[in-house]
Amino acid sequence: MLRQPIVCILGHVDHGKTSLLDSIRQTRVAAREVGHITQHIGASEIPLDAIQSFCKAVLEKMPLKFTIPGLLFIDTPGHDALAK
Ligand SMILES: Nc1nc2c(ncn2[C@@H]2O[C@H](COP(=O)(O)OP(=O)(O)OP(=O)(O)O)[C@@H](O)[C@H]2O)c(=O)[nH]1
Ligand SMILES: [Mg+2]
Repeated sequence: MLRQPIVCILGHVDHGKTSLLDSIRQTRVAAREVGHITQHIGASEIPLDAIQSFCKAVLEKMPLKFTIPGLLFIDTPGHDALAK
């Protein structure tokens, strides 16, 4: 059985990692974070239909057949204070 490929979101502080995931998940996690700073590593399982819906414009031009159940996103903190 195929499992979700894991996508790890890495980047400098305040570069929009959590906002990008909010856009994909249709959530507002970044807005609830103190100072807009992610405090810990988080995981989000996004089902294939949500990915296909988010990527609709691209997939219309490039029809692909998927066999994975979705993607597992790992959000990480970018602040130096959380590096240790
Ligand atoms: N101009 C602009 N601002 C953005 C964009 N994406 C996010 N922001 C803003 O940048 C700030 C930080 O966004 P986050 O998504 O919390 O950034 P982050 O990389 O997750 O930050 P850390 O988790 O603290 O490392 C917020 O005020 C967002 O509104 C973007 O594409 N353009
Ligand atoms: Mg973040």
